Amino acid sequence: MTSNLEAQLLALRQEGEKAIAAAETLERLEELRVNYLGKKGELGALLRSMGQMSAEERPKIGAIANTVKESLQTSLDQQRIALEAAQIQVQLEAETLDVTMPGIYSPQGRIHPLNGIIDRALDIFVGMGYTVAQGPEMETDYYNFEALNTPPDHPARDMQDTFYLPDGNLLRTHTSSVQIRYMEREEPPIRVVAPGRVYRRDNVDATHSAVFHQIELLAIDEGLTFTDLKGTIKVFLQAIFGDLPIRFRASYFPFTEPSAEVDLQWNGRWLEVMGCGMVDPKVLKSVGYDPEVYTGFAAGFGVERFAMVLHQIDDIRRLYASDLRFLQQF
Ligand code: 2NM
Repeated sequence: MTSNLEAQLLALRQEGEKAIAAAETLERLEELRVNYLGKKGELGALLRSMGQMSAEERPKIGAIANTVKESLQTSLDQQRIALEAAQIQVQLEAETLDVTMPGIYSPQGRIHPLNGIIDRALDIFVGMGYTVAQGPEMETDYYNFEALNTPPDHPARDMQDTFYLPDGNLLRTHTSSVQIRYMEREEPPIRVVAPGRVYRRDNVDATHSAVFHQIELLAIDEGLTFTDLKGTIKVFLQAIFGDLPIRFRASYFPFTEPSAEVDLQWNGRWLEVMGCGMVDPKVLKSVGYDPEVYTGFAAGFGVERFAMVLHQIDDIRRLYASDLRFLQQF
């Protein structure tokens, strides 16, 4: 009886270890564990028959049964580790990353030189407390000329200089029209900067384009003077061009009085870079502001001209040609 049970236990171990070593999947291994060591497994079945043994045989067989159990458990553990390692190896081989494969070409975009100037200028004015405003490119005669104190016989109003539309409207010749609209819907104090596309009926050449870009700024408050205008323009031009000499030269615009051109000394030459002036009282009246209470200054410049001076561009048309050999330089 004893030797029979002992032999059965040893046979179970041999059979079990053979089966475990032959298991090819983790699922199969789990099956074997349940089959041999599980609650209703074969080892359990053998041990249940120990009940009929004598008190001296029982510990001996119990010890053998424990050895068999431990031995099978060790084999199961080892095989599980081996199968898991093999599974990881298969996965690693399937997911190999070939670092010698060619990369995916991803072209690098750039900021157009005109947008570069616009971004920088707006940043500077926003830093001084200005709000950015936009408005329509198709305008009425009122917002483009009349509200800006530009008389009907002024040359800017001529068919030769302005694009008129069949319905009597026009393409704005400056972004001052945006300032008028802004003043109509806001109350002083005003600090506003208006970037945008403008249209003039010019013959296209190296320095003229029928469509170009302007940035105009406007400040309205109690007690603003020409010194505020000069200081603002000085700070702005310094931020863009560096600390170069500037000068203010008397000029004329219908919407400002006094008016001035601003020149910048660049590579030893005086270059005209901006127009400016104190907002004419008639313009303030046209938007319902009392010129006895409020004064203001305004200035404007052409974005293309700034880009051409800063980047030494010889022909305005290069800015619109979309030639990558040109654009990739910026
Ligand atoms: C310039 C030069 C001088 C200007 C005037 C106004 C407004 F709406 F307040 F009347 N906005 N911008 C102005 C004045 C623009 O550009 C060369």
